[in-house]
Amino acid sequence: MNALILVDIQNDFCPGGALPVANGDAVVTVANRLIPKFELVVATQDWHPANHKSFASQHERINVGDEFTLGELSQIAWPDHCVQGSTGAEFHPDLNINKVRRVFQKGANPEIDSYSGFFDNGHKQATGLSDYLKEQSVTELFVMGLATDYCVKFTALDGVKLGFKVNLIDDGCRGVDLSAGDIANAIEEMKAAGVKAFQSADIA
Ligand code: VGL
Ligand code: ZN
Repeated sequence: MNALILVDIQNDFCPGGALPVANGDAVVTVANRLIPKFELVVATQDWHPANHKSFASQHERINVGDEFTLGELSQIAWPDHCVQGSTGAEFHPDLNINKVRRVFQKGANPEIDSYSGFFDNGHKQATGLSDYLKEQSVTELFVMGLATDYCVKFTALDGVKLGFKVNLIDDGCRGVDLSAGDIANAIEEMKAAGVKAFQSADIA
């Protein structure tokens, strides 16, 4: 059984949002075309408390884009985004969510970030996504959404580690590219780990 995983297609990652990804909203059309083709569709949702420590605003001398150490992990300081209950945290209004069977929220612990849809960045706490997919007899994942170089990448890489066959829908993703080349490097890293990259047009 295959599953389509829609990663963080939320207002704050789209133009006009708090952490906008260039053309982030372009993935909505791709998602809406693919959703009816999958028996199982799930979504992840970045879901932070207002005092999340990945936010530069929570630190005295850290600016957006700075790298710092949070817990034991390297962390990028982000603008406040996807705050629980805010409009920015909602899925893009045009995303056809009525076929999304389950939503897996992540990033609720203020002490640690959570890029992957499966685990926090320290791999300490699972979201339940892996158990859910395995209960549904899913063996193969099709991953798309925002952002290529963060949440999409870590979701795909964890998917491989958890034993799923993982496919990336290339034109269904957009990235941050904090440093030029981050998106291309993320795609190479995923491919090197065994992720197969496709164009959405290849999925009939
Ligand atoms: C994301 C940065 C911070 C993502 C989430 O969805 O890729 N990136 N939080
Ligand atoms: Zn976040």
